[in-house]
Amino acid sequence: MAKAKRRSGSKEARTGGPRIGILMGSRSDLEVMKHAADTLEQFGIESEMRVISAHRTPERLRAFLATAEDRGFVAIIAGAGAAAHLAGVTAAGTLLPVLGVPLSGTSLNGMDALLSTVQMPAGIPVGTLAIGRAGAVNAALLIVAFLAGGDAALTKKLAAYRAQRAAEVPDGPL
Ligand code: AIR
Repeated sequence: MAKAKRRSGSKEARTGGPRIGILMGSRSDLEVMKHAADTLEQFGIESEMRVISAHRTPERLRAFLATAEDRGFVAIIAGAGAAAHLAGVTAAGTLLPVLGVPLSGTSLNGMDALLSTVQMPAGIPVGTLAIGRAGAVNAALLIVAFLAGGDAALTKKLAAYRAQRAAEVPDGPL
């Protein structure tokens, strides 16, 4: 499958194609959130990862969102733990679709982040995925599915990805 560009900064020029922003509340979230970038990369979809906290760096979030559409972003994945308001505040600041990934790490094992992310009031949606790695991977796959509509090549890649996952499940008596 095609290799996609993955960016860690915000100053590089765009090379074309849809681009996904992957925001995380802390550098400590990278280990999990990089699975979203890895998954997008498998489909040749470019992403840019940024550490942006709704609480600690709200100005950075505002600045990122101010130019996101002009820079070619078509969706944003936001992962955060604890009182995880990143996805909600991101959704409030852009018309781009936002997928939220709750992360564990506190004594509440991600339940705090799950509820903070999923319980959005009507009108400002966040599509919330599972806690942790599964959520990061599935956020990327959901975006692939949306982008695959009308894109035969991407649909084929998605089908191949599913078939590969199925082939990895051991069959027969244990
Ligand atoms: N966080 C950072 N700013 C606001 C929130 N909710 C989250 C991060 C991370 C957790 O707090 O997303 O999951 C702990 O961050 P740290 O930097 O203390 O490791």
